Amino acid sequence: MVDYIDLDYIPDDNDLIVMYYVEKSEDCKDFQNACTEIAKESSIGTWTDIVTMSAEIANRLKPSIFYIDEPNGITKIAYNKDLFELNNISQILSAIAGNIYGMKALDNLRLLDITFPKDFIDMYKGPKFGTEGIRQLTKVRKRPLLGTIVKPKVGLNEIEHANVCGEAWLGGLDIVKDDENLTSMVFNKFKKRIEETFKVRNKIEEKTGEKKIYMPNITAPIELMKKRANFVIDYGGEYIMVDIITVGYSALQELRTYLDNKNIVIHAHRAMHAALTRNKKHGMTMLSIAKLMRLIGMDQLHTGTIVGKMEGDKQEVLEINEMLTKNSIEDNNLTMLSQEWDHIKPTLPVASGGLSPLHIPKLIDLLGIDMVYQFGGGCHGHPNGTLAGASAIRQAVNAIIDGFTLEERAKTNSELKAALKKWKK
Ligand code: RUB
Ligand code: CA
Repeated sequence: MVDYIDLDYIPDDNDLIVMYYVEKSEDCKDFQNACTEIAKESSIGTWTDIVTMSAEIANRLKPSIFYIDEPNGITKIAYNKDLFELNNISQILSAIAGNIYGMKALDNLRLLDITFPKDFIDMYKGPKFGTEGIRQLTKVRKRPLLGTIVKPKVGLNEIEHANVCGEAWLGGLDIVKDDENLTSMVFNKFKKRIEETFKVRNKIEEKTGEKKIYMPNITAPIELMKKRANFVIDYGGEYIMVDIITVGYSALQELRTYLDNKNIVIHAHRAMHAALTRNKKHGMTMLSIAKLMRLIGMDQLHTGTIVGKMEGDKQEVLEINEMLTKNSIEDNNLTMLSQEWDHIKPTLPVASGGLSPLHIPKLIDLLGIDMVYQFGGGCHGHPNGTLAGASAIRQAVNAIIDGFTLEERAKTNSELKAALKKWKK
């Protein structure tokens, strides 16, 4: 009989450590048993003892449940790295975030945090650009990067799409992105959208003298993503956007490797993450997903706004953003290992969702300026249209950076004044 509980075990940097929140079911004898079922099913065990198991395998590969906090429903399990194919995130998640969610022994299970073995960290490229590379590329230094998402999410044709982008860039935004569900539609084909939009982008760059970024959504099966990324590069694009949850981890790993020798920034949209992250008793934390995304090498990642339309509270968003941007990762709890990620560049956090220019003082106060702030409805919903909406956003940021309130600056900025009139509660 293999015993997985070893409260004297001290993990080291050969271990992959997972912290779980566990709620046992009625069927399960006790909390220790629930933790044991997790350790078994995520590694070498099954529901009954088996003749094919040997003491050698058990000693070599059985994970150690080294921390149990029953009142809070927390356990920590150290997994020998030999249980994993270290450069294969899909396999790792199939182990530590796979079958265990479906076990009848549990009512709820939430993967809270992961600490990786040292040679795992060393194996991953991390972001190619990171915050500094993005600031160099965009020539935006002392303020947040400002963007919009073309709205309606889908429905415009290629020319209309390009014109909305042009208005946003002309109004003062740095970035325009496709929405997460816009790829190549019968009414808006990917290639024609790229051609038309970069024509406009190049004109607006000339007109404004500012760097203007378009983030086309290349989400598709991997080989098509590679073709679309190349098409964007052929048209002078510097960014692509990908829906990271729906394309999947192995596609992301392949895409990051494929783009490594190309000059292209990867913007990670997290549509569908809330199916996994929202229920605080089940699934997995956005923190754990974000850790994987930084390791794989996403340059920019949506992490929440605190103040907008999507869920994600202050503590959670700040914790994720801190993890994405620090060199040394302190664990956010006891007995997880701190790790040096010094060769892994920071991922730039993105706040998006339900934001208008009126949120900017709070956003900068809470999240700072090393961010990307994106305004969809908060740009195209301006009473005087996209260009005015973009101007209002830029005016609001300039006001805060210059030390003025929005109201003060609205006295001399009509677009900001109109935005305040529409959205002030
Ligand atoms: C925002 C938008 C974003 C989501 C992303 O549009 O399209 O895709 O909000 O949410 P709008 P998250 O500004 O009109 O709300 O960043 O939380 O994944
Ligand atoms: Ca969207």
